[in-house]
Amino acid sequence: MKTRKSIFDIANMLLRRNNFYILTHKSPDGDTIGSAFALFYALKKKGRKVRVFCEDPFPEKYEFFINLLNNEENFEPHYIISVDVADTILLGENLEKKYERKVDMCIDHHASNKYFAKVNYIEPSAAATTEIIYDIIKNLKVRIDRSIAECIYMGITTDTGSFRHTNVTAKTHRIAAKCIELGARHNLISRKMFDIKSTSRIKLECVVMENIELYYKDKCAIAFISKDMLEQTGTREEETGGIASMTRQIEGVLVGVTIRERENGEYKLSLRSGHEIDVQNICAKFGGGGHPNASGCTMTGSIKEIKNKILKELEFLENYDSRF
Ligand SMILES: [Mn+2]
Repeated sequence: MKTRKSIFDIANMLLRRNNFYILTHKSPDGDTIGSAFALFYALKKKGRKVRVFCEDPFPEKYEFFINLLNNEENFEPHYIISVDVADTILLGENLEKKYERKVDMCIDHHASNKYFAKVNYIEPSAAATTEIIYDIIKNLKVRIDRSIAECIYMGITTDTGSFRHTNVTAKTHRIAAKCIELGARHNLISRKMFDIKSTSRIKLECVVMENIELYYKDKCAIAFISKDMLEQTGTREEETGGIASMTRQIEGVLVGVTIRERENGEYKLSLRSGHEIDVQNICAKFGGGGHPNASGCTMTGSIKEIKNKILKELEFLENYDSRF
């Protein structure tokens, strides 16, 4: 249903309910985790029963924000909320099977959102879903403590690449500032999210960089991450988050493509671009989506076929001059 509810309505709907399940997307990132746990802590403060569910294990670096001890209560859900999930397929196979048609409320900021829930609160102008969660929690009349503020701040910094992406607005900074006033340790969070990497991750980055290919007068970079590379460097799948942004660090590269090998001959593509080039449209052609400057899709076939398909969509780069 596309009728527009206000943030006040959304908060009030939550206040009338209990026994919540909050669902994140698979391969969880900072925004989906931060959104889920900020809301989890807030609803707990309201005396509600809440649990967070994710298809995949939470990467270690987010453990700081997650209180798993409080996440073990057994109860049947009366109200199911998804956060930062654009499409039920992104819940992952098991969660999708269980909850595909049962999500009561979807809170998200992806323009590509499929409006799959009974109530959908989609705000594409929000840089992160945690921005929306901040507004909801304020309307729940919950005092935002340090753990909530840190979850929100973490979601914002990760989804904005530390306030560097084009999705950042003045409101993003205002909410982040508010979180700092409420006790969020921004320097600690930034260090955990952006500076510290496991040795295996650093090794993986080296191998990936070594094998990067450049096309269209070096304006397009393609990186590969094979299962072999993960094994060789001892990197776990959940440690590979954010690696796609490496392609855009190369001077002159306007579009970066990261092709990651998955199970059963499937490949996950992550596209990154500067603000003038929309890669969401390109990914949509292959059934994917995301944001204009950061999108993804899944393809099957040989690596050569996949490369050719995506390169064909990026042919325009050959004669493209960036004004920026
Ligand atoms: Mn997000």
